[in-house]
Amino acid sequence: MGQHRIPCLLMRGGTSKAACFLAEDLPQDPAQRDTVLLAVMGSPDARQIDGIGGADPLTSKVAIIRRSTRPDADVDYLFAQVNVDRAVVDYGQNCGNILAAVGPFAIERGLVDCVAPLTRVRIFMENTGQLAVAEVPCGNEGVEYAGDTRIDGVPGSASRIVLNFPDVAGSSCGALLPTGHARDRFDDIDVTCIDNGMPVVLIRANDLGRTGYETREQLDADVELKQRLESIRLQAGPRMNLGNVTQRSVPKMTLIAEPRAGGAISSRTFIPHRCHASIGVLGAVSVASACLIPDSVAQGLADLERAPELSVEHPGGEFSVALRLDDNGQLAGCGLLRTARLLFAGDVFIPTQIWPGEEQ
Ligand code: NQM
Repeated sequence: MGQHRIPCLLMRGGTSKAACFLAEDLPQDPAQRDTVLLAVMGSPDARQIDGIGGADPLTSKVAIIRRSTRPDADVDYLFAQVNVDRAVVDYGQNCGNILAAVGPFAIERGLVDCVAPLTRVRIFMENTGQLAVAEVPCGNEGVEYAGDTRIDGVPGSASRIVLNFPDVAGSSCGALLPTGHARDRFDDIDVTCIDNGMPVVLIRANDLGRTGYETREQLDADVELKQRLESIRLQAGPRMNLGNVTQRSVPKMTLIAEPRAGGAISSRTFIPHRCHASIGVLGAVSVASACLIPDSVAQGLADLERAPELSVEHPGGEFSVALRLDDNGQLAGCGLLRTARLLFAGDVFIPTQIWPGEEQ
């Protein structure tokens, strides 16, 4: 029939959605795997009409999961950001939202035994070489998806998945402050370059003549702002040890402003070219962390009354991050709450001319 079928679970993780695969069900050759993932999502095409992507970076995501051979992990998770309108698959970033779906996937696929009422899944995040521990609510029948936890950006409620990160500083850039400074200046604008799980460049919205409270749609239509952000991003990337970032989805660009809904800081994040409907998980951890760093551009704007628990306001509400500090007041891991849900289990089809499957 000219089509090859690949077993796939479609899952919501936090405020994102991904096609989740067992590594063994995809091509082992990385270039061929990318071709397959592009076909799965229907990229490159602004509408992703010939694939299962949702025509938005937040729904054009893939998780590739395998049983781990590491003594400190149960599963390995490789995240792939499939570009919507370019034939590019980016492994240069992690995704904390989709991470919330990895524990449930591992239990659904029998990689980890289900333990009621809570299964702990230790996850090695291959993109950044770091560990996370997920606590997944379970019953005797398997993962318990129903619950009363609400997260902004997702309608309704579901069971709570706790994600703990022992240490995500310098995940992609090698250091929490990869330029060696709490503040840098590009195009005459002060910025803070930080990587506590996600490389992010923070900029005071006011410095770019914006309020920082604009809607996602207003910001996505703001061509002049986007050009200025991209100019800063292309200069910050190499200084953050990320090399030439022209084709990369990091660093993310976050406009910050004073909180106005009882949180610690207000944010608008570009990932990196479209404005996020809320904020990424590890992106929020990096933004919250910057609030605690002396001389960062967040200082003076951030309300630190409840630190080290910080609520990051975003276009769809807020995201609470519980940072942990060691005895010297230095960042030492963090924890947060997400929800996830299995949406669809079945096979995704791609043309055999793209990949006929591996010889058995
Ligand atoms: O920062 C979007 C998302 C993300 C990433 C992005 C994420 C994270 O919301 O950990 O979750 O920043 O591209 O899924």
